[in-house]
Amino acid sequence: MPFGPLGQNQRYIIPFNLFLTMSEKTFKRYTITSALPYANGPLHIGHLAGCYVPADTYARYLRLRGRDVAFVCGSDEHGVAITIKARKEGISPQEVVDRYHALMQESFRDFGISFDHYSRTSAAIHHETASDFFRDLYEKDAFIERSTEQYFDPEVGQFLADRYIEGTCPKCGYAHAYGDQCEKCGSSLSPEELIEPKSKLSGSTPVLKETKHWFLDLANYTEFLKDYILGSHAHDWKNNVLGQCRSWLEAGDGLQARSMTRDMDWGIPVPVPGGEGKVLYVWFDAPIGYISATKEWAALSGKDWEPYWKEEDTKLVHFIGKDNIVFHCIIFPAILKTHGAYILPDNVPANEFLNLEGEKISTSRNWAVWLHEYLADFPGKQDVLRYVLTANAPETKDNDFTWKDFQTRNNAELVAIFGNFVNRALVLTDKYFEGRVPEAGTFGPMEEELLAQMAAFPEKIAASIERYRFREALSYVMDFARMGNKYLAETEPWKTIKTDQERTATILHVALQVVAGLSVLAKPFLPFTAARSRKRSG
Ligand code: B3M
Ligand code: ZN
Repeated sequence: MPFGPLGQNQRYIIPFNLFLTMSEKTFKRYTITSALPYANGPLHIGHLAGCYVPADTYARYLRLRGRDVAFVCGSDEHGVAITIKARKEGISPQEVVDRYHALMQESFRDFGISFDHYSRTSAAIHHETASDFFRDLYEKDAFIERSTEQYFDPEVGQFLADRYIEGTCPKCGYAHAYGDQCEKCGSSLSPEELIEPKSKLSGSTPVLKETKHWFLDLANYTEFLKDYILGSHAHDWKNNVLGQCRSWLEAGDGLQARSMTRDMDWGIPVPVPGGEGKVLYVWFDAPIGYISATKEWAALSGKDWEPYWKEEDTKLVHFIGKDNIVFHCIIFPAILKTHGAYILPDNVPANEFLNLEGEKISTSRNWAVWLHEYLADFPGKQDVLRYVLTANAPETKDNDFTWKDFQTRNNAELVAIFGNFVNRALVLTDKYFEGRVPEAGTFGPMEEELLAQMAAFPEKIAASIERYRFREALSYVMDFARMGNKYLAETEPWKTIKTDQERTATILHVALQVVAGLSVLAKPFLPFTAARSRKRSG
């Protein structure tokens, strides 16, 4: 029983929870968030690779180290993404979000994404929290009220926010750029920049019509943001994140004022005079959803949410995909700063994109590996996908998921290295010692060397995880398993058993110590495998 208590007079040569032997760092608690997925479709592997698997690995690692963690997320249920989907299917936005909220929550649970709480932005507590925020900023005079001309669909009688409008990207020429962003080149756009704009509602050419909105004048925050990002965090934020921030902060024409409200009827009503018929911009309310989710979690678990958002000894980390960088690194910090009572994100480890067989994953073109379909095809194989998505994570550049690579990594790495070692140690113990951990005799040089090597791993793995280098951390876990394989290959217990029972006992004892260590080190990455191994020990 390698994972249960060792037998009488036995102890773990190295402490069972390797991570707990390391010195503690300075933060008292951790607030970890993953981007709130839009509740307008099922989840796919790109979502998992982008921000759910890394955040989960990080949260599980911190918990193993005994840290105080609030890992929160929820469905993003507002914005044009939802209303367009509802129109397409001829159902109400509420029906859309109810359906996908349930489906996404189930997928997260199935893949072991260990949120402490998964909320949704249609929750009353979120409406209240986001409205309070808006009112607070309004009272602090943070908004400029401005009437501007915006595109309006005369046929349908509706203003065309963000994705309701499509046209040619002025930067790259892509024909289907949205009013807020070009998905091809990643540029952030405003609707007036689009060439030959068309309404997504009726296909007609929109006209300009005057309307009033509340703008956050980001230019006012330039110095604060430069200081916060390029001053304080230039050394610990990822290069891809810093690069994007720099291009925003150092752009020739500076940061532009951004409207924090929209002419729509789906969303959180604008809670100030003159706001009738308008709602908060989805990117104003969504990040506040992290706070609402923490409040909901705290209420359910009898905790106080405030230290998780307001105390300087809390580390706030947002896991996101690269298309969300500006909102988390520029706009949300500006909102938090203006409010004043909140801490700022300590890090925003954004991943790049994962492609599928050389092509961009696309929900509308149905080019994706959907999580619920994966599970139907590979029941019980969640860890294989988690493994592949971490080993091949798009941490520094876009990466490609291919089924060939999936197979190779499963067969040549997970099975041949990890599984093979654990299996051999357990099977030989079953065979020679009736499944009980044998007592060790005298250690020879090979044991001494192995134990010395083992001791260095937790520190190395932890250092990589704390720098958000999950691929690297996972490669060390695999090295640990390799080390075990090498030990068995060199000591050959299947040979020694013929002549030397005591030596064989020592070898298997030590091998099982490695298995136990491996089960702890792998736990943040392969939670199902770790849990299964533990069961087996029972
Ligand atoms: N729902 C965008 C996205 O899924 C958005 C993230 C919100 S995080 C506060 O890409
Ligand atoms: Zn473009």
